[in-house]
Parts: sequence; C-alpha cells; structure tokens
Amino acid sequence: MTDLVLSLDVTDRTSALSIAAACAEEVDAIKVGYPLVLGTGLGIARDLADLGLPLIADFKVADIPNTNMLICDQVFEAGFSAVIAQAFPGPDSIAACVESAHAHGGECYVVAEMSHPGALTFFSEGVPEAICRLVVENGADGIIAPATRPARIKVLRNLIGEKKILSPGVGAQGGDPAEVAPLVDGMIVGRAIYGAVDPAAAARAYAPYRR
Ligand code: O7M
Repeated sequence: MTDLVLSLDVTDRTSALSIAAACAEEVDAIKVGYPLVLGTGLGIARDLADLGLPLIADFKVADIPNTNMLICDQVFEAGFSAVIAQAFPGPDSIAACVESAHAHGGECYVVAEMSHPGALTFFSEGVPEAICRLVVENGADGIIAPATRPARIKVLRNLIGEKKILSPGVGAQGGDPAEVAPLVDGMIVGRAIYGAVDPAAAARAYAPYRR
C-alpha cells in the first residue's frame, strides 16, 4: 500500500551502517537528517548509497533562494536522491530547491504540516493548505504530512492531486500504520525500527502495509 522509509536518526557511523544493512530488504528508502550527518559527516550518504536504496536528505532547507540552491546542490552531489524543504521562506525559496533537485534528476518534498503536538501553533488556519498550493505552483514532487493526524492527510491529499505524500509519526509518535498506509506514498518510521532490539524484525512488522 505504501513505501516504508527508514528514518535513520542515529548519530554514529557503525550503528547507522549496521542498522541500514540489516533493514535494507525491509525498507524502500532511507531518510537521513541532521543527527546522522552532524554525527558522521556528509560522506555517510556515499556509504549508505552502496545499499542501492533511495536516500532522502531531511535538512528541512529554509533559507533565501541562493542559499537553498547551494545547500541542495551539495545534497545531490553527495548522493541523495531527494531533499526536504520548509515552505515558510516562500515560493522563490521552494523554487530554488525544486530547480536544484530536478537539475540533478532528484525530487523535492515540502513540509506542509508537522506531526508533533506543538506543530498546531503555526501549521494551522489554512497554512498547510496554502503550502500545498505553493507545492503545486512550484512543481515540487510532494509534501510531508502528519501520520498523527490522518484526517489532515486526507484534506491535504485533495489539494495536491497526484503528488506524493511522505508521512512521519507512525510508531513512536503514535500514528497507526493501518490507518495511514492507504493514505500516503511513504510512511516514515524512525525509533520504532532503529531503536528496536532487532531493527530488521521491527521493519518487517510493517510488511503488511508495503506495496
Ligand atoms: O519515528 P520517529 O518519531 O522516531 O521519527 C520521525 C522522523 O520524522 C524524525 O526524523 C523526525 O524529525 C521526522 N519528522 C517528524 O517526526 N515529524 C514531522 O512533522 C516531520 C518530520 C520530517 O521528516 O520532516 C521532513
């Protein structure tokens, strides 16, 4: 029903590579963010690329267009196949990420609404809906939407049509995979997999929801 994206939020190289290798058959992509890159360096992307899975750079890029372009170019030259950006800097900043992504044959996802309780302070009152319109207008490939609020995923789906939805919040944050999987293109799962005694078995538990 959906892809399973492993959120590899560990901070040391040995753990990252052993968890990723153990789970490689059970997941469809790996998301790498600040914890792992700050802990090990950007070169971790080349090491992980050997597994042959798409690598998503979760740097929530949020700067002026020129800086966004410089960041995204580095991301794709490091071996990532997708980048995640924040929308609040505006359409020209998103457009820069999309331009870099597409110039490298990659994808750009934009955070439309976040999964944690405090997200509702600013991701409310039509803001996620406006972000979805920006995503469509600027040719981004998809959005990040909260697995903790499936009803919101349905609302945002109606605004983005065929574009993809990647959804964090299943597992440690309480999102229910049975409810979320039919609504999204990728479920992002971190602690429930990498924090398990047997990460491969934990990842395999999501097999009924994978397409
Ligand atoms: O399964 P978890 O809770 O251990 O990890 C979830 C991952 O998804 C973790 O890397 C978070 O930073 C990320 N995430 C959210 O949890 N909520 C959001 O709203 C957005 C993200 C995310 O990936 O944004 C791109």
